[in-house]
Amino acid sequence: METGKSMTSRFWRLSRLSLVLLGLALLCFVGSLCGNKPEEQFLEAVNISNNAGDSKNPSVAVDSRGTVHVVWTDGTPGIENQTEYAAICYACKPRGGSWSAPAYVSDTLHSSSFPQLVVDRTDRLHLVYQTWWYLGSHSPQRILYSWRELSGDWSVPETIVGSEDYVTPKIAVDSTGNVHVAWEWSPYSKRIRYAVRSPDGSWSPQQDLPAPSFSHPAGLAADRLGNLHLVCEHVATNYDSSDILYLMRSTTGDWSVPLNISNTGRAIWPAPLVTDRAGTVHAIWMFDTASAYWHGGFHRSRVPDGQWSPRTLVAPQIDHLSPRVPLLGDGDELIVPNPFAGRNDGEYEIVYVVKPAGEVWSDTVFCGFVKSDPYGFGVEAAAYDNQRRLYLVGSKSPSQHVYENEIYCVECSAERRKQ
Ligand SMILES: [Ca+2]
Repeated sequence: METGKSMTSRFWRLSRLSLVLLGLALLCFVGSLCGNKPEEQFLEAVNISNNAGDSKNPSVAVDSRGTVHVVWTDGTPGIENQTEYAAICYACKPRGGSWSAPAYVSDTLHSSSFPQLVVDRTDRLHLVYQTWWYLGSHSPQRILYSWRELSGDWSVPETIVGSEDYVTPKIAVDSTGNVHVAWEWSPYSKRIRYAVRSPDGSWSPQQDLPAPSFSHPAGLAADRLGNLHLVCEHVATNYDSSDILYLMRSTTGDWSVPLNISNTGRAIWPAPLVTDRAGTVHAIWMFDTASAYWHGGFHRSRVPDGQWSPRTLVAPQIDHLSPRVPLLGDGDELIVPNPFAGRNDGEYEIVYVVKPAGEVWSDTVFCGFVKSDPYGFGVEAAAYDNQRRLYLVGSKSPSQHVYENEIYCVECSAERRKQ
């Protein structure tokens, strides 16, 4: 028979056990409310260049099979004592696989830079970049174009002669296989030139576009109707103002007069253009307000009949948004990914905002955290596959005291939602 003292002792032992069990249950409950454990929300920034020289200017495309293709300017062509030389590197990653080792797709004798890569509806890759041939006092930049079937080799590059200054070519492919290229012309007046390559391989004559001097082409996109759209940044000759200009090339080959779609004198950094299945064109740019520390993104869209939407802030609830790489989702929604600095230890939060067709911008959608290594992470190029996965590519130094950049890719699902 238990004494009163032992019964009291047993009662307290049972109570303590109950409290422990209750505590554990509470922890599980709170854990389930929080969703994934914090460590599961970390996204890996994969270093896909991983070599000694400076790796920068990435461009990314994803094909219908989910293979991700990245090109960039790489400062390690193996030419000793010629550090100013660069070459174009390429790496790819099949769906569910790992990244290939970087391979040179330009020659390493001439300095090549500013690659742009697109994939067409038949999964053919199209690559354009600039190459500098030293010819003494007259040394023009050349624009090199080559293409590749998924299972084949790159074609022998075809050449367009540019001017002496940087030409930074932009490329777009339309649904019938025409390859459109626009680039800067002349180191002094910054006119824009254009040529188109027919599917039979013939190039049109070069054409000066009606954009004014000091216009820098930023985005070129074809729509399903066969029209071509160009956006450029125009800087006034006194550098006091900057605006975003838009031009369209109709199916008959005629270019429209430039339309100033920002019209504030303070618009900068237009993002690549996005066209949706209905033929709507989305333009996004950055706007420098009176504060030197705050940049907002602005959006306008143009429907096929030529009407432009009013200008709206991209995700007005977000400070410090840098909408550099808009993407089109599978429901014609516009997706704008963005990294945010600032959790603990410099970790970066990868988020995106969505603008469904005809609707307003969504709240921020959370993808995960990138740890502080690499030192910071900026999205310079992005792609979106047919399984709702985002591929965000940027160049960053691997640590705070290293000055050569590497190319990083962060991959995340667009299905995740902030808890
Ligand atoms: Ca490198």
